Amino acid sequence: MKIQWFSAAAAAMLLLSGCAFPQTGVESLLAAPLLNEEQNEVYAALVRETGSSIKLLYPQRGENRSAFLLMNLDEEATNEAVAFYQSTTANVTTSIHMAVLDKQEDQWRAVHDISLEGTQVEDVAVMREGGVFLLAVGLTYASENTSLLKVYQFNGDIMDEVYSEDYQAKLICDMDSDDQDDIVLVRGGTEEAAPFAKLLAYEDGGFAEKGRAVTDPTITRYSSIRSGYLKNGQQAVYLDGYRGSAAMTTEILGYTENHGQGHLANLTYDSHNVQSYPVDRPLGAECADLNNDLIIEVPGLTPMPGYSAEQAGAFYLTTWYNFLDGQFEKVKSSYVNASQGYLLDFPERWEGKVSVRKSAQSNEMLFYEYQAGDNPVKSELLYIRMVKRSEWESGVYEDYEVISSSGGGQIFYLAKIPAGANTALRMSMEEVKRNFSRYY
Ligand SMILES: [Ca+2]
Ligand SMILES: [Ca+2]
Ligand SMILES: [Ca+2]
Repeated sequence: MKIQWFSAAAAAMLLLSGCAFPQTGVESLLAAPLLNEEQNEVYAALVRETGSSIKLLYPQRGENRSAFLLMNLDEEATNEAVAFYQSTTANVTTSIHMAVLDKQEDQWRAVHDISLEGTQVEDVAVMREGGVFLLAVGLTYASENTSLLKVYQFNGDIMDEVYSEDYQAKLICDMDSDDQDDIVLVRGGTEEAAPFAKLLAYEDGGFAEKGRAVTDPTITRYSSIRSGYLKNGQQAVYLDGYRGSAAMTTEILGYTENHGQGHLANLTYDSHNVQSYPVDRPLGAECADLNNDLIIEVPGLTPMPGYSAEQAGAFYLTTWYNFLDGQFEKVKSSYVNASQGYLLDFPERWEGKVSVRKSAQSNEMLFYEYQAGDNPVKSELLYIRMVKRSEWESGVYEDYEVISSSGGGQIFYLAKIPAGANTALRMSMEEVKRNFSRYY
């Protein structure tokens, strides 16, 4: 199961719709009239030309999640459309098809159609290699940990396969800053070989390896891979991975160039000197760039006072780190409310002293000075509550103040500082507003 912090939008949907779960599964989107006019034309053409009942497949991750990718893939100036679908006529599971449609004499026509391996389309990315556009398709297999990358070039008639390789994690980005997209692939280990990551760059119509680094063999699965920078400006790849089913960590790969020779290195894992890090953590947190400076913040989790890691439903303090020179340097600590989509940065005077629990009210958290014993709430310091706009407007929250909003102004975040809050720890409302941020 993929554990991910809910987006604020999903949280807002939850609150507004009253659904137990946000709608998942992209088929549900097609049921709604979400295709625009051009997409509808492409869809009609696809149905006409395949002559069968089809089910569109939507990429499950990445930037391109719509049913059709409309863009110019070749030297001819107008757009092509790329669609993924499965036939639904047979009673058996049919393979994934990728169709390319082109608009000819004002009519969309399927010009190319191939079947692909895998059971789902993970993602689709357009790679820019100078004047050449490539299509990178990630394919997953049901109940398998390994995925398959296929890279195609459309030559005007057919999709030429340019590259194909298995991966556990992949990233398409420009690692060597030459304005051409590269591929970082993480390969799982085998009985003969340790797992590794490699960098592939486009050269002479194909992909060539430009660097390779070992990866942590205790990682069983990767949950995210993203590019960013270290504090010294070095480009890096951040890998969030699971160690079995109860632990996560983040590996960082750095890229350097020496006399034109690229070099990929694992900055956090060395098989001869395995270290533990403050970002070795229980499940539930992934890297993020909290301040949009492209330097990625890596989370570590420690139980809030009064909770233990063995306890189900324990609340954690998230400490965010930047990595540099072999060290994770603390940036700040926050309480992260994933379901309600916000962060509250803890001032240093709160760390180790303040804990959090649900209040008796729905969607409300109480921050309190902790004491050991049967009654852990020594002093109530702060309430934060998420409400619908209409609830706020009804006037029942007069003793609260609005500190933020989301969902196009339909969701309000409210705060209340109890009169008896311990003055040594008390945050002012101004400080609360400053320390509160929406979590996307
Ligand atoms: Ca074209
Ligand atoms: Ca490049
Ligand atoms: Ca950052």
